[in-house]
Amino acid sequence: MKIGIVCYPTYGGSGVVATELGIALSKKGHEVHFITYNQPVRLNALSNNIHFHEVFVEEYPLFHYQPYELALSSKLVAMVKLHNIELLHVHYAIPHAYAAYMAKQMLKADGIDVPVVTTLHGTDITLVGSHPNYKKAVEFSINHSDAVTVVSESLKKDTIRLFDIKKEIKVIYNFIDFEKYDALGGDECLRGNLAEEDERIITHISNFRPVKRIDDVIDIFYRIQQKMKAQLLMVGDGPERDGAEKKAMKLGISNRVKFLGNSVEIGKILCLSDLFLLPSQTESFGLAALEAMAAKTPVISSNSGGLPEVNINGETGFLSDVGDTEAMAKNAIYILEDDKRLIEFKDKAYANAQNFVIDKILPQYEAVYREVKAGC
Ligand code: GMT
Repeated sequence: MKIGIVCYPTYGGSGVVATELGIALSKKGHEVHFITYNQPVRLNALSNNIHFHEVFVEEYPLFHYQPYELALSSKLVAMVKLHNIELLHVHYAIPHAYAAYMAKQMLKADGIDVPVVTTLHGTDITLVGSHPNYKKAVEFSINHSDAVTVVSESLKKDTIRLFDIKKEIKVIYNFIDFEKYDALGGDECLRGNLAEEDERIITHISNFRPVKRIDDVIDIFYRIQQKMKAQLLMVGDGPERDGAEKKAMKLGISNRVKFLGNSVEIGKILCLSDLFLLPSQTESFGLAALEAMAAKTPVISSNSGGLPEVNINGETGFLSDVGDTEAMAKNAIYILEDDKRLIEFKDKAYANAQNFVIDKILPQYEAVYREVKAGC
């Protein structure tokens, strides 16, 4: 099938999922066209089956805000016609589902029927989408998609709670391509470059937005390092980073906290980590937690949103109430203080990640594609 994928090309989870999905689809013989404003960060190689079409937005002084949706919907129409794209799969409702709806209508006027599949990822529903400024347009775009998928049961509930939804919503979990993680054993995992033999490595990866509760990450680590030798790797970038760096300095632990910025080498960082922290205010799924588990790293997280569907309390890590950094630190220390226990948690984390292997998830998307194509 010829599939157009629309996503954010950045480090955010929705873009990562869209990119990995496109790569996997291309390996199965589908022709995939990424249509967005930059080459997606995890799309490191184009191939015969993978194409990237850049959406340009011309600067014009009259516009206080440049009209990206307009440029995107025009580009979608052009690419569907040029490459005979049979289906559009848009990730993150705002503004992608809206632009795809417009493209669909323009194509219909020219006698071309292209189904639109919308995948909702989290903040497009829980934080941004439900704001009165966007709600009506988001609701409309969801209800006018040919199929709607969400990445967890929790996000499905939130979507139904926050919007007047007339469409069936299908849960398709995020996934992991183990090829990347299993290849990262031994030599690549050079712990020695980062930490001493008897030191634990704790990691947090995110876009450093307020929803990630970066302060809590520092708080939890502060408590852990009082009990054992440990280092914290902070991976990613965003508005909360400066505050976190200042807080680490104020607490006198900045020599133990490394801010690495954005990285495409997430697997390499996770494979040398002992524990992953994700104390988010809300998380529709927590792709970073799943990536940690795929790299045999147990997870200390909050119990919000879809996290309990990914992180199994007492097995793959622990879940605590949002903001309860004392409990999170206590659970982290429990896992880290005993080598044998740490290995048990690592093994269970890895085993649980197998439930989200790409081979199980990809056919679910393909089934949705077949369904909407048949309905055309
Ligand atoms: O984590 C973020 O804030 C980025 C955001 C995005 O849309 O890129 O992530 C959301 O989508 C991910 C992929 O489906 C989910 O794993 C994240 O849980 C979700 N983030 C939130 O719900 C806060």
